[in-house]
Amino acid sequence: MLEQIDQLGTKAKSDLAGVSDADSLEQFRIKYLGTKGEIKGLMSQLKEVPPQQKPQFGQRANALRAEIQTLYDRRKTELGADAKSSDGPLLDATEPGLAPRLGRTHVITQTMDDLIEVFGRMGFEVAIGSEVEDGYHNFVALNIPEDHPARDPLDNFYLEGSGSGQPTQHLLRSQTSTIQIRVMETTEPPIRVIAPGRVYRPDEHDATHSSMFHQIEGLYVDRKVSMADLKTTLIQFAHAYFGSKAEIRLRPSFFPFTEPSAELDIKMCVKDKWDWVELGGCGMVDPNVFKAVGYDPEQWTGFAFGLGIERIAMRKYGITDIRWLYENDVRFLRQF
Ligand code: FA5
Repeated sequence: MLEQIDQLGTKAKSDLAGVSDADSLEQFRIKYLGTKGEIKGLMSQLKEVPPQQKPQFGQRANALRAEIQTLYDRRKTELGADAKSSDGPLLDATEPGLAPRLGRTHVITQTMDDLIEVFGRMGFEVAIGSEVEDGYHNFVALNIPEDHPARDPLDNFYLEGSGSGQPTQHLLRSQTSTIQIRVMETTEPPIRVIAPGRVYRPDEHDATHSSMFHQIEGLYVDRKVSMADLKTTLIQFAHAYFGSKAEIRLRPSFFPFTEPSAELDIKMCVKDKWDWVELGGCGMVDPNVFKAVGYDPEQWTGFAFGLGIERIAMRKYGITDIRWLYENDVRFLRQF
């Protein structure tokens, strides 16, 4: 009886080797693996098997069924998977192919590129600086006094081991204003630069705040630069980037490195309500900053601004939660 199982296995394997299309594969399945097939039929013979051989017979019959099922599945895949019939071609070579999806530039990078272009048309060149800065360039040269809250360890990502609050202490820069200093230290005026880049602050994450975000700094130094030049530049930027109907306003504010200082707001729609949203800060470069870089404040004047790039992108594209910009969900990213 056991030999009968082996013979059936040999015959099934030889039949399967001769299967060359979906039709003959289906016939094979019915003949051996179907409910009335020969391998299933082995079990009906169990009652005729002598009692001492029954366990062995059952085990071998089951093993054969599993083996033939595996060989059948493999052949099915080789022949073109789930094709039930060989009527017509298994592959339609005339079907249009599926175009692979191309990656694209992240919306923050696109925004930075667009801003570089807009300010480039106004004569601003691009400057870049290091994301790891020292306390001197992040605070001291920017006229931020030692006891100013902006230098607090709780408000900054200081790197370990370089002496808390000291000018030599390194930190992840908290603002792109550091690049103003770096540029002025190495360049004679007149200067007209923008500096886009990442900045870091341990802010609580919410719909408009992140602990890593991007800013774009602007610096213009020349003789007789005025607040009117600053406002004109910002209005031109808003109209060129957001369209001629964009509305901005300057609100008096305070930054240690500019005097006078202002916040730049733009009108935007948040949750179906139009309101003013802060894009950044700006002002006339403080004489102490000029002194720190060796410029004569009697000769040189200038304005500076620092805008949040995420806030600009959110305003431009109607994005209501800053966190979506970092989640890397392609369903979101594909929209830009
Ligand atoms: C500054 O960082 C100043 N350096 C700007 C400046 C430059 C003023 C030059 C004067 C002259 P402020 O901390 O307000 O300012 O940040 C500027 C902008 O960055 C904010 O208006 C906002 O648009 C953006 N911003 C600030 N914190 C966050 C945050 N946690 N997440 C996302 N955007 C932020």
